[in-house]
Amino acid sequence: MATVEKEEKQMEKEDFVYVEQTKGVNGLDKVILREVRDFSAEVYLYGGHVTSWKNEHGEELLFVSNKAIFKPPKAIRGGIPICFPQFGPHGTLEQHGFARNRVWSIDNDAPPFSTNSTDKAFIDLILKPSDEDMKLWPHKYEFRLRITLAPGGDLKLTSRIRNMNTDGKPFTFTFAYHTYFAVTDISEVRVEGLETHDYLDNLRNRERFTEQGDAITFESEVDKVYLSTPTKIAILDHERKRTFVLRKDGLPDAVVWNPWDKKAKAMADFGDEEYKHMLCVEAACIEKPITLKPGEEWRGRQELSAVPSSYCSGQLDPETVLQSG
Ligand code: TA6
Repeated sequence: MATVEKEEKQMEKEDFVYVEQTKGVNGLDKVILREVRDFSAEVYLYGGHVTSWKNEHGEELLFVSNKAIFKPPKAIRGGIPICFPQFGPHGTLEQHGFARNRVWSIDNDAPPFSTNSTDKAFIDLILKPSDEDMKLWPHKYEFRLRITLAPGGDLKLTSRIRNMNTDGKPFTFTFAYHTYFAVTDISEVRVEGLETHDYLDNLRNRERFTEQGDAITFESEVDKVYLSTPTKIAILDHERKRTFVLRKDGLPDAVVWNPWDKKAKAMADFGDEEYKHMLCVEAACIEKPITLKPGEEWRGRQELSAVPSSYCSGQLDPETVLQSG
């Protein structure tokens, strides 16, 4: 059936279901977001964790490991883990903080949100600290997360974190959307937009270097935190002729990670060969942690789109892609 016909058919359905609450793996609560042109996304309340984003052809655009463990307290391996209140290792907290290891709630009284009025497929989640959490990280906060599947299939995540301390204390945190993109073959992937930027290399004691190449390509393990990066980054899947465009706001840094073969084998919840089919590009705030006084709120937003890339490598200008977006 032609797309337009299909669209009209679906539009005829007065009761099109944009948001459905259901059960996922191991009976975990899950929300499915759908748009009329067959785009979809899935979010687990465990971790506030996006685990699926599909285009109008039903193709999965995010990577989730076949060995992912959908069982607390282990974070789901893949999709978009939320790293808060810190990115990376930390004295008292587990790596990447605890937001991805907690069950979030659906936020039925989210404050008004300056959102695009055509967006109908969205869910508002909220995370607040438990008594246990207060022992780990002694601060009161409200973390509101809106996940939106836009009518054109873009996936938008907006985080609003407010300091709710009543003791007058500020708190400081770092943050990342730890996005796992599904790629056809990592050796045929390029990242554009980070060239000439400085980065901290996690494989070389977080020493600072400057990216020399005219794009980032992948022949071995990469684990780099690029600093003060552009608001738009492009990930080109040459095999699939698909370009992911990541737009971000309030998130100056970008982490690029592929574990490659050795690290892949060392992760129990990751297939030995799966490194060939994924790449993490993570909108983040790491170099300059965020400090909020009581009552202050921080916002961090990322928007993902997947566009056909007839561009041959090196000629992709994320700006152009976005204008044509
Ligand atoms: O984002 C890159 C990174 O910090 C890597 O160093 C690697 O540890 C990856 O995150 C995965 O971390 P996780 O705690 O999810 O296993």
